[in-house]
Amino acid sequence: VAEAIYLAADLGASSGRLVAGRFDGTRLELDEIHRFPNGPITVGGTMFWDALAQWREIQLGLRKAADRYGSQITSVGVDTWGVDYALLSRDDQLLGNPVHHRDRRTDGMMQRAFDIVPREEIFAATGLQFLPFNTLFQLLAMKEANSPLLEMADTLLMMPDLFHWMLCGAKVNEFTNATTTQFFDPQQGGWATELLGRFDLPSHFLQKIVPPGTHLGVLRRDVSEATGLRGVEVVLPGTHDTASAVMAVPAESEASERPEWCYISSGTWSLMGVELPKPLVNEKCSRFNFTNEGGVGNTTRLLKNIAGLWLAQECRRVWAVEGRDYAWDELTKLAEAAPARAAFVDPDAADFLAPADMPAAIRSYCQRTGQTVPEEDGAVMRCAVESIAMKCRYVLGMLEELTGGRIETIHIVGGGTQNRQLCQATADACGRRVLAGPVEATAIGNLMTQAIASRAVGSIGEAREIIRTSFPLVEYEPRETSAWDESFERFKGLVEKS
Ligand code: LFR
Repeated sequence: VAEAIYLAADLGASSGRLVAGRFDGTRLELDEIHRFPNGPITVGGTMFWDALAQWREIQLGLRKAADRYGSQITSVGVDTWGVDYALLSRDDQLLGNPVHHRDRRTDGMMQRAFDIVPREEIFAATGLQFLPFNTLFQLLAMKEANSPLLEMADTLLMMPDLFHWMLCGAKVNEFTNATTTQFFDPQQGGWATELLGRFDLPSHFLQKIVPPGTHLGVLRRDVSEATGLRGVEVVLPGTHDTASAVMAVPAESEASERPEWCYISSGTWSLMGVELPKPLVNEKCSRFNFTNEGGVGNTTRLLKNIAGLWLAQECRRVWAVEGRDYAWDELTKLAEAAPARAAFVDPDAADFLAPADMPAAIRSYCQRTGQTVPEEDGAVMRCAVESIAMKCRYVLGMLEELTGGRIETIHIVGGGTQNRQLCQATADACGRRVLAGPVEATAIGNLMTQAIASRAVGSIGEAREIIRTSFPLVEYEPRETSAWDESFERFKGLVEKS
């Protein structure tokens, strides 16, 4: 069989990459063609995304791909984080720069929203967890600020939709990312326009919601000329990065109401959950603040956001500024040398959302809660990693209560699988077998969805089998479970207090 090439543009909060997937009919191989830094840029106190710079990097990646693979390339698809969007005017001009979800404009907006529509009603209409940066609260912030841009807006595109429009001119809202807005109705499978109306927010600018796998069209002529790519189709992946990552979980069984496995998509966030055939919107789910986001293949990702390696990344950044520029391996070694389970934090406590000095925030949390204060860098790192693992155990308990059965296996996918200490601690804390890999789950999910759309692969089940044989998985068995059980009681106390 001739090799087929698919291209995935995968943008994360801190870096983006253009990855080629070479598929020979049985195995998928990745070739990272281009990588670029990404991040917020602040002007006058507002945190923006530099969408045009991102677009330039995507095109640069495409040009390199054209040089390397030329006419072998079948299609291209883009995925990014969720919730953020761009607005276009009626003459298709980008209205300002997309605002970053960590911008402070949403401070207090969730409460403001609950004053207009009670929390329970929003949850019943959307099934989504409450995070301060959900698109609904971002739009409400614009409205409260009397934004003229909101008045002018004729089209709302989520970030990946924006790039697809730039690539081929099609204006659509892809399903999985649409479900992160908190104005998507999972029961009806469409926009929750009535809910938007109650906030006096517009819905005329919302586009048609289309599923992953949709062929959007060919590249615009100018893009073709700029990149040297010809006859390449734009095909939608699950454009929400987490949806693509979950699609690439190398599980052997399909979505089920009684799942025996769960996943953790591990990176800046740890997104922990199960794959269900349909949404689960009930009182318990609302109380636990779980979310029903859309998955590839019309599944539901019932999951919860856990502040993941963000804590470790921020420690590392602060230490580098202080002149101790550690490599990740070095940090793991230091952490392994520190005492086990000496102190814990709740990674999701407000303290850790965006502190200027993460190590200081961790120490002061430990002090305030009467624990041994981690002094050395290694001790701080150990505390962060073990706390993330403990929070996963806490969330595992909720997942089992929600689905009514025991979860036997935890799949960890994404960049976090490179942190062996975190994987082992997760197995230990949860008392479950952990299967770690693949690292590049998001790009793989993106590529495999394109392969299914081109009929080179028959189904998600088949795609997962290909992923299992194409990429190495590392297995971790739980150790020292009784010591972790004891520490968990301490951890629970902390979480339930904060
Ligand atoms: C992960 C992610 C999460 C979402 C957060 C903000 O990259 O997409 O799923 O909650 O970023 O969009």
